[in-house]
Amino acid sequence: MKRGFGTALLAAGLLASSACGQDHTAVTSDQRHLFVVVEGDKVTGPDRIEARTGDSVQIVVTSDVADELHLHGYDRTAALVAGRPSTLALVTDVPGVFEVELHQSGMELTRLRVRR
Ligand SMILES: [Cu+2]
Repeated sequence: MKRGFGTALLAAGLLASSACGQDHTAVTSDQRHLFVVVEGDKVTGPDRIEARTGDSVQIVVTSDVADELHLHGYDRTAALVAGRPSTLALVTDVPGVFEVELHQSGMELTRLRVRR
């Protein structure tokens, strides 16, 4: 049961990675980044998100266990419900490098780098 679920998550993650655009250096853009987390470990998703101020960024996380997503600096959180995608959406208005972590597992999911 659990294993089957993990495989489904993996398949979703593979689809997700191909849907995630590579060129984030152009003018302001809408970005959507998909992450899959299994038992507190990241299975898919970029280690770094590059954005410019004014970008709309969506961080979409599907975890097989409940957790809390936290974007440091911007201090935004999103509750992760087991087995369902949760979205943290923001407009990047502050430049810098910001950690995105999961509070229960303590895992650093990615880093958001925002340039002017
Ligand atoms: Cu935190």
